[in-house]
Amino acid sequence: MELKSIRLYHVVMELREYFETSFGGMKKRHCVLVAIEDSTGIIGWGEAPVDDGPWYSYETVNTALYIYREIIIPILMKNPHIDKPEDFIRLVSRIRGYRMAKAGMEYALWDLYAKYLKKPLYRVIGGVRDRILSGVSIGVIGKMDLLLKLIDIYLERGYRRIKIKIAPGWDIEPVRMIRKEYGYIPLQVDANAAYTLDQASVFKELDKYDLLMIEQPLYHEDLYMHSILQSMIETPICLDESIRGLHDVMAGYELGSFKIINVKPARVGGLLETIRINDYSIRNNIPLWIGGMLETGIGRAFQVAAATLPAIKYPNDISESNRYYEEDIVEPPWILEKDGTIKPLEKPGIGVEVLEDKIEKYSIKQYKYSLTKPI
Ligand code: OSB
Ligand code: MG
Repeated sequence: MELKSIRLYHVVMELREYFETSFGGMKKRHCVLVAIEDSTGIIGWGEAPVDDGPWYSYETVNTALYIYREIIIPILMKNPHIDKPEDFIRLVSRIRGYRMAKAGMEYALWDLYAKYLKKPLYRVIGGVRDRILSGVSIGVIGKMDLLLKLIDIYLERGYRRIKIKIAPGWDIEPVRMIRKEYGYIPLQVDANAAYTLDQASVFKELDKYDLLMIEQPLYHEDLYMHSILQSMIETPICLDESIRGLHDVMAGYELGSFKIINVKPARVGGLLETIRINDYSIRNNIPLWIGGMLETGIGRAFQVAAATLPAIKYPNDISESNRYYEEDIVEPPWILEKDGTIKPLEKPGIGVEVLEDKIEKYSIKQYKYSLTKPI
């Protein structure tokens, strides 16, 4: 593939519902969209799920734009011939960190590559299933009646498991109420790193409620303290923030820091790193699932494809488009089937059509770079 041009968009989309986590709340969702065009006119799309500030991750819209403009695009200007996404990963392997930015660009190359091969993305990456289980992630609601009302709606809609965000003061009580109202539905909690090991009593108490897992209870860069906590409780610990890539998976596995991993392909640097984690996890019997960052329909396509990999053993944080946004920027929008699954599409690449007029509508800044040197 001969890369010709790259477009970047800083997109801001209003969420249908305010989304609160232990690290902050969000009503407007930011991201950087990437469009790469090759010399034959094929366009590949990607999404870096970065926020307006370093809240979930240290990466932001502006750090992603910086890495693209100052580092990655100059590398691609020197190396515009890319046979496959692995070539790109090799070219940017000198860059430490900035995994979401790298992923946004790598995603676009995967889409381009799969369209070039005329194959659906999930088949190109080695996916093994034609539907993926969809779970829903509910923010820190703070009001019990409202939480139960939302769970009613989502169970009715068909979602295959409920995840609630927790934070000190909103943890044991909502779990107790959900078990009382709904019995043993598939349920898990996500602390987004809001606790320390001296609050282990909270997790010993949560241990009594048969949760599928407890996601990222402790510090966002920790593996060791989690291994201590895991030895104190039966409920599987699932790591999210702490796992930056395959290296952390291997180290955490040796330490006993987790029993399950939430893989966000963008957090680990893209689909190739996700495939490497999948392969290691198959060999070592580590169950995975795919997490989300409230992606647009473009980012969601890569989550859906990743969720077809063989090591995925739990429902994913991949909801249908209209759970997040009034209108999505792809056609068709991602839709939940009656059985609580989402189908990867059989068309080439990400399988959805990108609605450029909607991207114009929601983008607050746009940049275009030519990779063919001016004469
Ligand atoms: O920790 O999984 C998380 C959203 C933004 C940042 C972090 C997280 C989340 C979610 C939402 O839980 C999952 C989704 O996209 O549905
Ligand atoms: Mg999480």
